[in-house]
Amino acid sequence: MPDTTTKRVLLAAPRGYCAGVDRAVIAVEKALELHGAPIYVRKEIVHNKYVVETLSERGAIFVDETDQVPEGARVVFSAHGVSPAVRDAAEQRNLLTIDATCPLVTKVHKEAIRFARDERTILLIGHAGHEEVEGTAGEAPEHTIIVNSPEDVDGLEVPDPENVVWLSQTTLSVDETMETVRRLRERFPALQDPPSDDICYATQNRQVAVKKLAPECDLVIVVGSANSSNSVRLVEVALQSGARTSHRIDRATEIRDEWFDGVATVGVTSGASVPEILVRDVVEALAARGFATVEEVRTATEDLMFSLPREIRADLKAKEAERATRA
Ligand code: 0CN
Ligand code: SF4
Repeated sequence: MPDTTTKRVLLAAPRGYCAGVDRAVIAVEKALELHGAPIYVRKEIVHNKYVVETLSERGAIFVDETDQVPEGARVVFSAHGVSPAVRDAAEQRNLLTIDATCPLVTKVHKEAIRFARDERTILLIGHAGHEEVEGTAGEAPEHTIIVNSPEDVDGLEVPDPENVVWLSQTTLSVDETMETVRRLRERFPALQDPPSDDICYATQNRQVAVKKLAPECDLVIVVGSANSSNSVRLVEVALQSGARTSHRIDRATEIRDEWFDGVATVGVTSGASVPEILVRDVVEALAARGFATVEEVRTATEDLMFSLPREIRADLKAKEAERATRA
């Protein structure tokens, strides 16, 4: 039986916002500041309910497709990236676009373009229907086959098994992806690897941290939205790494009393699209249930930052110049 007299929280680090999410959210905020509301955003800027609600309150309008944006208006492309077809559709409507695609997603797009140019078949490991996968596959639809899971591998047919390369979505489980690659290589021994990791540093770091604390936890709470791939993966990784139970929640109010029967140690982490305030609320809610001791479990330090999208930088510069001439 766990010792429930010493209730404690293990707080994973790194957790929460990554550099790409930070940049995308600031891009929408700056666009609102510079140009006023409304600013249209194609799809959720990042997959987090709270972020989307907060930006909506400030004048962002989230749409599913660019044909819902009025002709000539300003639209931000989300952190998950877009296919060339979406860029073309926006151009057709004379939209002013701001591209908040994470540079680490753009890197995968460039790999896809290059491999398609060399006439290779790209086995894109990722979840069909996820915006990032739609965007990356859309760079080379004729050359891309989506591989959803290790179980998908047996049924794959490729035009030339000697000329295949794999790429992946940035926010997958590292272990499951390696298993998919292992099976792919079994079927296609000539399979080529991507030039560098596609699963991004933030996804990897958050999984390493949760792996470290999970074996000590009776319960791991992951803060993140249901459509956030990297957040959902953290629940799976926690369970695979020894947590007795794990739940994903959007906010502290979703915590349920029945989760705490016989629980002494609670792990807490959050996905790459989750603002820290939501984690703070969870830690407070746990303190109110007697889990007052908080220990941080840190496995890496992150200091990566991306410059803002070039359209925003240009607008900020123009504003600055305007101010200087008026002064
Ligand atoms: O939660 P996110 O917005 O997206 P996924 O984990 O669903 O891909 O996190 C930011 C990731 C990106 C791109
Ligand atoms: Fe970029 Fe990774 Fe963050 Fe996605 S999770 S926005 S790929 S840094």
